[in-house]
Amino acid sequence: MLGKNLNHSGFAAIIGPPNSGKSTFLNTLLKTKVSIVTPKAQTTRNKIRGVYTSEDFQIIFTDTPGITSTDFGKLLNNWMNRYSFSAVKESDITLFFVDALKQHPELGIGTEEKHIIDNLGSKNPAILVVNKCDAVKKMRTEDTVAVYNKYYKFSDSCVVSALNGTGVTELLDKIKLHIGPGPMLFPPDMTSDQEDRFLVSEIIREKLYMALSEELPYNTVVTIERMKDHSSRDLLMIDATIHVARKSQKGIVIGKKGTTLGKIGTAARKELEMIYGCEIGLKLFVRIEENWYSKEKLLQKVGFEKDFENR
Ligand SMILES: Nc1nc2c(ncn2[C@@H]2O[C@H](COP(=O)(O)OP(=O)(O)OP(=O)(O)O)[C@@H](O)[C@H]2O)c(=O)[nH]1
Ligand SMILES: [Mg+2]
Repeated sequence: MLGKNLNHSGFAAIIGPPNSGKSTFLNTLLKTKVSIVTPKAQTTRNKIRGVYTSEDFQIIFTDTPGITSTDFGKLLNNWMNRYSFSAVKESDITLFFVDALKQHPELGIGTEEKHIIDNLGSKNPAILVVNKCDAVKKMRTEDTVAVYNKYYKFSDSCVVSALNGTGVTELLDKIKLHIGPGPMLFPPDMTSDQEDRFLVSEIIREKLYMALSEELPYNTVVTIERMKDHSSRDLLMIDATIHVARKSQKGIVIGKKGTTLGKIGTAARKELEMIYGCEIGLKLFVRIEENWYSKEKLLQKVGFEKDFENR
């Protein structure tokens, strides 16, 4: 029952550099896909909420865009960094993710990681999470924990593999120690507060990232024009637009004889059919929206909200 007094409830921000496995962790913990994952850095672009509920706990996680100190000169990247830091301020606890594969403890902490820690701006507890332990030797994760603990006063630390689930229960137990008393804020069967349209646009963007090489995915954004049930069949009709930043990019997204766009559409449709359990009729359009990622009005038009006024 909503509002029922649980023992504990609270908010946890998941932050860290790009590609450290933040979204993978949230999906593994919730046993469902709430946040898209790709091997490319800077996949997550918004604050994505995922809700974990057990007998006496509810923790509302916020997955965030990977923070980087690089100035890409795009307003979108600036907004992404600000989303991430604002999530820290809005939460009771921070999970600071580092990628074990990228750590060289003998050289100290990484540049990007140092940038994030130095700008945390919160006195709330932070747990160091060394992820991808499945891919490195145990000694490297232990040395990484030691190096980070020397640099910052973390409340706790945990070594995990978001991919295979190692250490995830232990991390959850450690988070619980820092979550205070509070009521249930979301129904127990709810894992996300995302709207359908957002989830669908993200699934399409994930397939775009997988199909396009190098920089091109970063120049695209997806909006949903229509989502409508067919009047007589078990069919969900979706029209989506892929916005590109320049004329030359349109042809690349479409590909020779439409092959690339076809591949993206098929992959997205298959996954959406699994999610919705019905046939999906997906139509994809490609549209040029010059430098959409550097213009505030266009960012808002394609679905980004300026919700970090507190920073
Ligand atoms: N070997 C290994 N790979 C992992 C693990 N967790 C994530 N990955 C991989 O790392 C890549 C990035 O994962 P994401 O979950 O998208 O990382 P992220 O931190 O959300 O990245 P951004 O959204 O770009 O900030 C993907 O290819 C994942 O499969 C892990 O525990 N072990
Ligand atoms: Mg992510």
